[in-house]
Amino acid sequence: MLNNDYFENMGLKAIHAKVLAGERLSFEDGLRLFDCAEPLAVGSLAHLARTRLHGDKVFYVLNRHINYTNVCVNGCTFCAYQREEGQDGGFVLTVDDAIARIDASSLNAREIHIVGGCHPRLNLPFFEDLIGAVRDRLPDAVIKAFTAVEIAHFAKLEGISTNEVLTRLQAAGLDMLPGGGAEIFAPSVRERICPRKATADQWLAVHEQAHALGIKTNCTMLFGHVESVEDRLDHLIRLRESQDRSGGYTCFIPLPFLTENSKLAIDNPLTGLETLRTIAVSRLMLDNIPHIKAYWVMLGVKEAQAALKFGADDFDGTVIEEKIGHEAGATSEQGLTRTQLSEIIRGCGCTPIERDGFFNEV
Ligand code: V47
Ligand code: SF4
Repeated sequence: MLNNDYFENMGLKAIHAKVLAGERLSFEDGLRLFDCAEPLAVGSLAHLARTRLHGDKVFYVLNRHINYTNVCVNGCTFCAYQREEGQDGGFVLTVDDAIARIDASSLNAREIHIVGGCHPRLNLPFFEDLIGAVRDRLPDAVIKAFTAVEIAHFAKLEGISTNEVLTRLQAAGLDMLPGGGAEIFAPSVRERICPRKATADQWLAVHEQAHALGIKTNCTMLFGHVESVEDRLDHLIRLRESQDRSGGYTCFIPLPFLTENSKLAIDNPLTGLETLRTIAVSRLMLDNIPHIKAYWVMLGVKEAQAALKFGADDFDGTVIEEKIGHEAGATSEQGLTRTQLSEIIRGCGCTPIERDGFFNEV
């Protein structure tokens, strides 16, 4: 057991006391955690917080990802997945293609995760049909679809409000929004990595509208590119404030930037330890978001296992087919089986818990 003296030697005595008392950490506390010479000390504080919430449980879900198109008008500089309309390698799935993918996976999926690029011409009725068809095929699965960036794009194309888009998709069967598109909220960073994408305020507004409609959502942070640690903390605190206002975020997914095939050149690629430290700081700062995901697709299975000792409690799921991270050089498998997920989690001395898309234990 690490004691007070250990954290005092690490310069983390006051933060340790706050974590033990369940008190909220400040921006300055966050800076201290990023400055601490020993990432393991930060990790052990996050493990304390995570264990208080979830014991030794690690959640996973039988899920299937569907990417309906890689054609996107936004052209974010970090994105290796995007294609222009008409460019080689661009694709658009039909509703039948999407359903065929669900059928082919012969998995009793409890969660279907559907996202794509911001296509210049796919209209809202197409997405209503898509969600409706998935709902018909899998009446009990949680349908988690369309980032806030896509919702804002659909609203712009249709000339209607994002609230109306959400309401219509909810009527078609949408249950949740995934957390993508948040990247880093600071405008100076957004200008360099995703200037055409929905702004931070738009992203947050769509999530808060979704929460008001009873649609739960996730949230993300893409880190390890051109942002500073101050930008990361600003991002985490803006998410925390948003959760204070609306309460509908279920899970935070920290996404380390994968550099392959990206137009965004960076000087200092992330180390494994800095990735783990950022996951730990996320757990400690986001005291009002219940789950932190170790997204094995982007982290790789081994670093995702280590993340379970740095504050994460969810291992995502079977996934089956992933394109966004793999276009950017992810070396992980395309999918994992239930048995593999269970063994991977047990291999860390944790207890695997199968969940549904809403994080209910099943
Ligand atoms: O928004 C894109 C990120 C996100 C790269 O909500 C990259 O349960 C790293 O949001 N390196 C999509 N990351 C993935 C996502 C997600 C994944 C799993 C579960 C959930 C959930 C959400 O991927 C994008 C962007 O931030 N991304 N390119 C890259 N080169
Ligand atoms: Fe388009 Fe999303 Fe890629 Fe940006 S990250 S270019 S919005 S697909």
